[in-house]
Amino acid sequence: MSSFVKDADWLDFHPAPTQPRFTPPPGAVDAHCHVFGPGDEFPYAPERKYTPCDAGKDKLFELRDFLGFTRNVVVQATCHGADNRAMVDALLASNGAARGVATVKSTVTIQELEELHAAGVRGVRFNYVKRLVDPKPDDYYLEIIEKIRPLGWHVVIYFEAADLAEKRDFFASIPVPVVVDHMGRPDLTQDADGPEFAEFVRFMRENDNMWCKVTCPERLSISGPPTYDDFVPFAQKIVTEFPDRVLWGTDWPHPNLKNHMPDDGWLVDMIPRIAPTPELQQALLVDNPLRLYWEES
Ligand code: 0GY
Repeated sequence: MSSFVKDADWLDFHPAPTQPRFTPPPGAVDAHCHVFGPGDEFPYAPERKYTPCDAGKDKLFELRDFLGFTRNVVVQATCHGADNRAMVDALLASNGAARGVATVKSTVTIQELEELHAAGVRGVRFNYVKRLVDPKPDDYYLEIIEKIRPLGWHVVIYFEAADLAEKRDFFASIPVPVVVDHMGRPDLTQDADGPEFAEFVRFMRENDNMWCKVTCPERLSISGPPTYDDFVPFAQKIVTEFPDRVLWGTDWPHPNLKNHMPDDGWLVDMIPRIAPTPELQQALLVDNPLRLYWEES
C-alpha cells in the first residue's frame, strides 16, 4: 500500500476519456501537464498543500498517444515542491518527446541547472497562488532569473486575476520570455470584453515577451462541462490577438479539482472553438511550443 494517502476530496483523473472528434495537426504538443509521483518512488514534498493521486509518466504518455498528440511539456506541480525528480524521470523516459518546467530554489547551483537542462528542462515556474504555495519576494525570483538567463530558459508565472495589479511591474521587468498560466485565471462571470480582462489583454500587448496558456476550462468555467462555453470568448480573444505567443495543454491529471473531473477528449474538442482556423491551430499546438521548448538557442 502507498505510504501517501490522497486528500479525501481529491478527484482522480478520468479513467477512460472519449476519443476526440478534433484531430490535432502532426507534431502537436500538450504544453501544460503534470506527473504526480508515484509517491513511493518520488515522495511528495513535506511542504505541499495537497496530497494528490499518483499519476505517473506511463499514464501521461498513454493519454498523449490516445488524444493524438506527439509531445508534452511537463510542468512541476507544487505537491513535489522543488524536488524535480518525478518530472525529470518523465523527460528522460520520453526519448526527447517531453520538455519540462522546473521549480527551483534561489540557492540552486549552476551545475544543478545544467543537469536539468540536459534532461530537457527549459523553464522555471513562479507560483503566486496562495492556496498552493507561500509566494516569495521579488528578490528571491530575481536571483533565479539571473541564473537561468544564460541557459536561454523562460519563466512560467501562475497567479490569480486580482494579483496582476500588484505584480504587473515586476512581471514586466523580467528580461526573458514569460508564460502566463491559464490566462491569469480570469473571472468568467465577467465579460471577455469587460474591464478586468481588458487589463490582462493590455498587459500582453504592452509586453511582447509575454506568452499565454489558453488552458483550464475545467478550472475556470462556471457554465461547466461538457462544452465550457463561458471559457471560449476569453481564450479565442487571446489566440486571435496573439497567435504566435499562445500555448495549449490538457492540465492532466488536473490537480485540485473537487467538483468535477473533465473528460480529456472534451478538452481537445474545445481547440477548434478557441483557435478556429487551421493556421491558428498549427501555431497554438505545433509552431509556438516547438519554438519555445525544442529550438536550441
Ligand atoms: C495547475 C493548477 C493547479 C495546481 C498546480 O502545481 C500545482 O499544484 O499547478 C491549481 O490547483 O490551480 O496549473 O495545474
